[in-house]
Amino acid sequence: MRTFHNPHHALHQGREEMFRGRMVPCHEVPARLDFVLAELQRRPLGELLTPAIVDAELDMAIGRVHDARYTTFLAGAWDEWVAMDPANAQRDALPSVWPLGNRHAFRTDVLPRNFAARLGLFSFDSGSPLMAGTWAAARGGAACALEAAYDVLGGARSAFALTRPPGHHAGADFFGGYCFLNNAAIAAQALREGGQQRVAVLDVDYHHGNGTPTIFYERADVLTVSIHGDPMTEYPFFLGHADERGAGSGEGFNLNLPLPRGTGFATWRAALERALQAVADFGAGALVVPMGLDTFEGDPISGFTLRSDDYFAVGEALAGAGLPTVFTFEGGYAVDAVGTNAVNLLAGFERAS
Ligand code: SP5
Ligand code: ZN
Repeated sequence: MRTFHNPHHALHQGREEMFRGRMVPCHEVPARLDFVLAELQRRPLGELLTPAIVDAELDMAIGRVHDARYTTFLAGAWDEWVAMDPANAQRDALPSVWPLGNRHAFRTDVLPRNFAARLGLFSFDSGSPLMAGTWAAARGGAACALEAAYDVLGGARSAFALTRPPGHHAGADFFGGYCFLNNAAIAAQALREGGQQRVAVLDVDYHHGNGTPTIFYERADVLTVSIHGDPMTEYPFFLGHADERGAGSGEGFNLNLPLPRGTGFATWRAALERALQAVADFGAGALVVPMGLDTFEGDPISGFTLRSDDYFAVGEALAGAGLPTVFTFEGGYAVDAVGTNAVNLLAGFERAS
């Protein structure tokens, strides 16, 4: 399979995130992608390409998933941040105030003039710093996802969007969880536009990728399935329960498979079988896999115990769906193992394809 990698990814390089009242070094670092690239050079899966998509086409594809109010904000956020105080150029922008949702407590229809207010309006956590290169890096990642979708629409069995920053926590109008543009959703939507009638997204990241089901929650043409740490104890806490099944015409087209912290591969694997059965029952013509490797036993912020060799079997099982498949790169914070684990999964997929 071809890999599309984002040459601008390192422009996004956060310094610190908030954790228990302190600032700690960011987990989501450029070295993650470099380790995957290095492993792909040791064990090539196919061509390594950088996206060649033109700006106008990329903007259109992003606009089919994200609100203009949000992307306009993101595109100008850094300049606004620095305009407030030239010293801000040395600091990342981090949100610190948020409107509560769904409680008739705050207005979210009115766009405040204050920058901090808008930064909060369009985000949901204090772990996702925004800096000078965030927008360029996020767009570069989205371009990879779009190219990967085009590759599959052109007949490729699979394609890998080696995206950074990750995407699955980003919603139509919010960032968080280190994610700004939802690469997997952009790929899924591009597959729809390209003629696939039913597209499934099967998210295997440790965290519930809250952005993706939120984007497709009321749609019957995109099935969203996720295996993740139980939100009762695991980030992002406020979504990802088993009783969330979709709404309106999307009712029945979301499946959450939460598992307790500490879950090992045998149980995780059984959940994957359930997920794949749902994809088969849906009659998907194409599959998008937000590929997080933070289910790994050595992950510093997660709680499952998959081992490096297990990822071969994950890839093989995914190939068993028999569908054209786009992989997007999501979490995985055991930096020196993330390349091995990612390429194990993809190699397992190829071997079984
Ligand atoms: C894409 C993705 O995997 N995003 C995950 C975002 C998680 N952010 C919250 C991190 C909480 C850090 N907890 C640190 C525990 C250290 N023992
Ligand atoms: Zn994750």
